[in-house]
Amino acid sequence: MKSVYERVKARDPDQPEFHQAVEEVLDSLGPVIEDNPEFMDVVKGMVEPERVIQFRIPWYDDDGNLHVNRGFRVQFNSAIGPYKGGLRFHPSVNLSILKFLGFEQVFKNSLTGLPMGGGKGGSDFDPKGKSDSEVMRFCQSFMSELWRHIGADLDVPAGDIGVGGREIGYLFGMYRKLANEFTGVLTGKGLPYGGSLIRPEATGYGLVYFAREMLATKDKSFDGATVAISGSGNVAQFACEKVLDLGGKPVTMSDSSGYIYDEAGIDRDKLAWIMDLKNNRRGRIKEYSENFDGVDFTESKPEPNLNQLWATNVDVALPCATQNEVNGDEAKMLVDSGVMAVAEGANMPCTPEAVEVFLENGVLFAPGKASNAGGVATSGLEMSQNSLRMSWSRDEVDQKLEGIMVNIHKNAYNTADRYGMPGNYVAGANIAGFLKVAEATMAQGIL
Ligand code: NDP
Ligand code: 2IT
Repeated sequence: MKSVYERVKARDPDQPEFHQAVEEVLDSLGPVIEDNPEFMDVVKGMVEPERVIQFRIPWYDDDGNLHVNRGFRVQFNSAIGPYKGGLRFHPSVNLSILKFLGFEQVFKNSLTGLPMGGGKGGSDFDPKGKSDSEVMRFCQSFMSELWRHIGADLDVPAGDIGVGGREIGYLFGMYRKLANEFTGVLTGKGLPYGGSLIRPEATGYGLVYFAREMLATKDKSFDGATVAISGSGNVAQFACEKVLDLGGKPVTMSDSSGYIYDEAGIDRDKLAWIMDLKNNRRGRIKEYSENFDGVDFTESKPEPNLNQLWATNVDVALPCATQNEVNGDEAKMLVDSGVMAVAEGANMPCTPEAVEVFLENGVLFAPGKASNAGGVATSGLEMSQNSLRMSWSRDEVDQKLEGIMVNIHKNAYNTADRYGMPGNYVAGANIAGFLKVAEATMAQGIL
């Protein structure tokens, strides 16, 4: 296992996020390889994407200036279904980040129980401060290359950071024009053109369903619990809504400029205000503290400063912004303030040091590939509805989502138990996610 990791590092020394994601999974797989030594060959192949596409995206801004961005699609693994995973538009996007996300997606999608392989893509384009028509021109240019590499039975992208309903709409329109067909080639679509009810809510709702199951193993619940949420985008907003549904009190939200702490709690009216701020007005979370009384805003400071959001006194923490947003020292702050459970809404928001701190201190900890799988699971349900040319009701989709999250929890919990690591959801999720892909790979032959 060590040699596989060393080779990954030596091959691409400039991809630290990818190394981090690979190391975490490989660290869990020892007992599986002991039982099934033949899976070692699967592991050697799995750390290399099946295909990586990189391309140029030229577009003109509203003043007529040319910009040239870089686009990617990492088609990581298709052993159990078409490549499936989001597109991220953020200035930090590079191959390391997309390979880490694509690698995580393989295990996550396997855990959903649906037939989806893993992929990820995106661009270093920054949608912040761009007009709708600039975003449209960018999306059209992006799709003018990507369309030839994707398809409803081949690779089905969706949203991620910086890619929401608006972007998916423009991307879908361009695909439809170029491919001259109307298929479920993207998920997260708008309701009038093949989207699924509950897909916008799914990642946040699913996260809270998973955390609820985790708390129940200790006879705890969200009822009356205070909750720290980071981020204020898609995942954070609907995590907040479901926490409220279950009787919890969310007290924080953030964006890249800083965080707000609302001791009285972010209630439904205030959440509706945040949704309007973020989704329609595209404003900054600081405005919340200017609009509501008794709210503190703390500006974010660069490392080595610690993010004081994680020093908030809460029962549950849901990091829902981005990778590596909670380091070991920040995890200690959460432990010191008595946190019971941490469930990742973002992908890999906790560093390996942070995860160790939680596990050592008996904090319930859910890795994103299990706890944020509700988004892609509901994308899978959107694909099914598109193939059937049907649409299911809100309740039907929500019930299926909840069932999937309960199953993922059970699977990760039982697998950790079976391999002698009770309560270790990291090991449970990695092993359970791996086994299905490994069995499928062996059955189909090493390719
Ligand atoms: P959005 O773009 O809707 O929101 C992202 C939020 O995180 C914003 O508040 C943003 O602040 C903040 N953020 C992003 N990058 C940084 C950064 N470098 N530093 C500080 N804050 C940052 O994205 P989503 O809510 O969709 O995604 C959030 C996380 O959840 C990501 O890790 C994503 O991969 C993961 N995820 C998303 C799923 C989905 O279905 N959308 C499914 C599963 C996981 P600002 O606006 O200031 O940049
Ligand atoms: O990280 C993720 O799982 C997502 N961004 C959602 C992917 C999807 O295909 O719905």
